[in-house]
Amino acid sequence: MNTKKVNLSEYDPDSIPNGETFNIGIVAAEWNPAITDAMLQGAYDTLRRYGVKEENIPVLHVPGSFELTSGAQMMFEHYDCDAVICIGCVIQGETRHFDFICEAVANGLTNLSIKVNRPAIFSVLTTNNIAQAQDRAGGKHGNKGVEGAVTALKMVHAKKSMSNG
Ligand code: DLZ
Repeated sequence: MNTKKVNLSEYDPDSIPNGETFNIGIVAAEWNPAITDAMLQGAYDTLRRYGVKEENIPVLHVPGSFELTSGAQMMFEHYDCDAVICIGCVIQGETRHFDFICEAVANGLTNLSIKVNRPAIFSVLTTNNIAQAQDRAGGKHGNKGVEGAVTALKMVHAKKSMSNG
């Protein structure tokens, strides 16, 4: 996984668990759609590459990143997901909206994960401008959607290993 901030999609393919039996949802925000669509595609393709069945990858779109937490809660409740990857892109503007949204979604997903005892993955870009977001949505710094999928696979595997152990 990414520890040196070189490329969000750099990982050892042999270290990724097979997701054949996993049910992993994706919630994607509609703000900055060129960015979030690329991240959604990256996440979806990565889940498929590691064996997650098409029918076990429910996808939900929500209006903005602020709604990712309630969208993820719906996914856990409705689809009984093992994990939900939450995709958004918040770009710094002239007002304090950025701070409120970023803090709300980070805290919201943390609290939700604890409440449902399943991971809600924070695949949210928080950037100063669109160029930085493009770099991290399939550009020179990789794709944070791919990173989210790898994280989800590892976390679901970790939980299932403990349950069976
Ligand atoms: C309002 C708003 C603003 C200013 N910026 C973004 C953004 O950069 N990225 C994003 O995903 N959403 C943004 N939103 C919308 C909020 O997330 C939310 O949808 C609205 O405040 C309605 O609750």
